[in-house]
Amino acid sequence: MPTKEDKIVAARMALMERFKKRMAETPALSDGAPMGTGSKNRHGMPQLPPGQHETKGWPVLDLGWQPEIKTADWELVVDGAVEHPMKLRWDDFLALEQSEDVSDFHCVTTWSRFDVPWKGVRFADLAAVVAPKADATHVLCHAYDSYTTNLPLEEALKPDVLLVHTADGKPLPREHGGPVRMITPQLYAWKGAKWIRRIEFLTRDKPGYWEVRGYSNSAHPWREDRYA
Ligand SMILES: Nc1nc2c(c(=O)[nH]1)N[C@H]1C(S)=C(S)[C@@H](COP(=O)(O)O)O[C@H]1N2
Ligand SMILES: [Mo]
Repeated sequence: MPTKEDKIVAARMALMERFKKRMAETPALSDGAPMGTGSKNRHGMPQLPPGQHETKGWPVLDLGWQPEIKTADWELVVDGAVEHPMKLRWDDFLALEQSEDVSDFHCVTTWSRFDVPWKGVRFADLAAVVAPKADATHVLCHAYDSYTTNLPLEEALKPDVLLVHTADGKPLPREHGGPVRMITPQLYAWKGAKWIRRIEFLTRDKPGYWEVRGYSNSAHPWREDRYA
């Protein structure tokens, strides 16, 4: 019997096959050169990355189950190729410098949500505290649902990459990855782990859950860089 997760993976793999054909049929799109955050990501225009449509709602995408982590039990481990590995509890996390931003959210399954107001900790601010070693090049983010996703440090350190605990002015709902998830506004949203529990700094790249299943390693929406 296929599990719920097997069915979700099968559906997503079918979608990947659909896009692979289209990608082979269309010429490469040039880089939209997104800069900064929020609507600046769109050059001030209500512009969607190629192949995306706007949704006013906020769909839920995950592996079919949503871990419930109370803030009292929540822990974030930051380790690997860093000078100061640490384990943060909820109060430690809230004691870090807090940032607000407004940015877009692009899911590879073709929906985009514009102008989401977020609050949380910049990945770059957390990285500064743990001090990546000189040879650190990538991170692998691990989540409480066993999901993983990888990022090169140069993407993770962009100023709009946040570990968010608040969205739309409210605590991040469990179904969207609360208490804390990562967001990667300049990449497809699968690069942002919901229910994040560990950030592992690496000295070489290591593909995550969807990346080992054929999703693009780089995941750039403006290049319609969906699948490898
Ligand atoms: N832990 C975890 N994070 C995840 C996923 C997941 O299955 N598990 N799915 C990714 C995908 S494919 C997308 S599009 C976004 C969806 O976030 P949302 O459910 O808040 O819209 O989360 C990403 N992060
Ligand atoms: Mo997604």
